[in-house]
Amino acid sequence: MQIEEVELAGFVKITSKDALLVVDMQNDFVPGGTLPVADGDQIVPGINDLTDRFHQTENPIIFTQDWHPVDHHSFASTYPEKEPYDPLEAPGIGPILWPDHCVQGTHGANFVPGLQTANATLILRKGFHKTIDSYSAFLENDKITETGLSTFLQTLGIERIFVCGLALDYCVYNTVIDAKKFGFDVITVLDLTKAVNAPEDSVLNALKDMIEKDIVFVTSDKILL
Ligand code: VGL
Ligand code: ZN
Repeated sequence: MQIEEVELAGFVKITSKDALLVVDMQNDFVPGGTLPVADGDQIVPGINDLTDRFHQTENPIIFTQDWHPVDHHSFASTYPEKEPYDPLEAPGIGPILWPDHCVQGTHGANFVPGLQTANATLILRKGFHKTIDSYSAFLENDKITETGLSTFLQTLGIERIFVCGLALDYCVYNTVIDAKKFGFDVITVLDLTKAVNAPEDSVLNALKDMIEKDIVFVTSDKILL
């Protein structure tokens, strides 16, 4: 399955029970960064437009930041004989290892230039436990430890979340699946996300699973006030 083959919903109107989640729009994930996602920088203007719409209606807007300690166990550099993108399955880590990225307080962990974050109601950092990765904005990769986002959104009366950002096959994918698990309706904004594409079937598997779990897909031009 390719991104182009995904069935798209029609117009969607933003209601008072909606939140927008912008995932990991950080320097290391765009061209020039250490874990670059092809065209990751191209979605910035569209994300700014979309946050403007959610800001106008005073809906919650949450930005996440991947936020790792220097010696994070998802980094290939932590292991003597591993290279970035080598497979490794360990509790809370994998299925592959990464180049060092989004180290706390570094340029690579900062939001990408031009991304309008002034409208954020919450900036949520994840992946700060040394031995557990956190692709999802809701649950760390042990699938037990919560980030607190579900409770935050429930407290605000949110029932549906729109998700965009990086990367489609990792953090966006895991975020939408967990959002659904926590009982939210989920809409993925397909033109405002890009994929890592490693290993080679990562996008295919992510899209298949998302479709199976009733995730809705739209393009940002169809999201109306
Ligand atoms: C991500 C790999 C490692 C992501 C984060 O934001 O999708 N991918 N850490
Ligand atoms: Zn990471």
